[in-house]
Amino acid sequence: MFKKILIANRGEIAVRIHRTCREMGISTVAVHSEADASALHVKLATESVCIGGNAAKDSYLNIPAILSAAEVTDAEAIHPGYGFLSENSKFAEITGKLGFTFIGPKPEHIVAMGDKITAIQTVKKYGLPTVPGSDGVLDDVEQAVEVAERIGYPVIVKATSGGGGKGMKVAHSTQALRQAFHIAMSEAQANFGDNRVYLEKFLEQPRHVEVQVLCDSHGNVSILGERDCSLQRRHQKIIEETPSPAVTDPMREKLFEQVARVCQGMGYLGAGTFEFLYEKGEFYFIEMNTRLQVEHPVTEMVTGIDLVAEQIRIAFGEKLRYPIHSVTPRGHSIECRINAEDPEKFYPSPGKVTEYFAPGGPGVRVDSCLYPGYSVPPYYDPTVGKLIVHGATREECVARLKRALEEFVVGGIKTNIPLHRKLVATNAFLKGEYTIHSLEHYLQTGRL
Ligand code: MV4
Repeated sequence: MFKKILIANRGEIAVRIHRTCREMGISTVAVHSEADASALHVKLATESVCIGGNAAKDSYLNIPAILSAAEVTDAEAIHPGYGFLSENSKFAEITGKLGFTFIGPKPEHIVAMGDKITAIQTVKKYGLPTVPGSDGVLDDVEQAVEVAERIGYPVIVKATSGGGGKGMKVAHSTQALRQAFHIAMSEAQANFGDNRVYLEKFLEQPRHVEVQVLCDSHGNVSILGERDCSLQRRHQKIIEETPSPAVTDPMREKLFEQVARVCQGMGYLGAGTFEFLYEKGEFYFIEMNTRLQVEHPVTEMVTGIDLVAEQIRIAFGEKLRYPIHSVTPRGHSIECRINAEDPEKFYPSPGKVTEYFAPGGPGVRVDSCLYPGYSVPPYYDPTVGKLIVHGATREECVARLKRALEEFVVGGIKTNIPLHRKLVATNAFLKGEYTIHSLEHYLQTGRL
């Protein structure tokens, strides 16, 4: 096994990865910006290297500085976490060329899935259902109109280099589509340096359901269940759960078979997530993420599998210990993302944490980078932690979640904990009845 791993990230995920490394007897190297010198991930690590200034481009996105840190500390492998360099194929490639192991998929799969059209065409080839649409890049506005007439309005124009909600335009009529097409193309060019766009039927009330996979270098594939991540605001998820309250057993079984076939066909390596829209009992693939995700702990809670440990073992060349059909999820798990932000107006709330008490007890897990006296810097993502709960049933899980949210104390900064307390008390949440639009609807009307 590796003796030393460099964690090329910060915050709660750097802490999360460190914990598994230590359990596996692996030393850790933390990298950090100047502002993060007293961050928890630095305090916990076996050793640490300051890699640059506070702007992410000077530190957590600074490839030469990170690789130099790996070199001088004799790290054997690099775990990129999520965000930052985790889906940068150049970084994955250079890491490998310099003789370090990138704990993640092959660079060519990062490239392929980063291009949404290629991603859709790849999974479609292996039999996944996709959204009716242009099935490739639109050459001009007339072709867009033609496809829309064929599949019917409303439609959505998406940037092929987009993802995560950037560069999308919805159109309900031919006239609106003509405008949307040109706006989408120029925004795609401006944001991604790539003006290619494609078109899909716009699904109006879907849920966001994603499937977690693990694949080893020996051709073994493991499907670790789905997560429902519909509760989001401006494409930032805030509550995730597994299993999805909306997915039936036969639908799930069929979907997992299809996803496993895609993984086998592609020869995918490592952890990955297939994202679907789920509406009226049908799944439609939209994107794939080639990284560990923020919400991975809910999958860990119901499967008992440490996803980071599996990523590390896979990268080392070991065989999956959980072959397909050997994993039976147990119970229910829900995660609330804890953000340092105003719970009503959503502006960031960095600053000193004066009080901190994390809930515990049966079925409760907190992944956080907070401690009393810590100053949340203003330069990075507002997610400072996650509360994850497990219960034998969804009912028990929700009761635990409510109780844990009551206990949670973070003083000195604003957090979204008060918003979570209100959301989990709504009838719609209790019943598991929500779509990707529910949270924004709730914020406007007070009803989920
Ligand atoms: C869609 C859609 C409706 N129909 N595609 C947003 C982010 C990106 N991952 C894809 N997104 C969407 N694609 C079709 N054909 C609605 C969304 C969407 C969404 C998707 C998942 C989670 C939250 C969302 C919020 C708004 C829109």
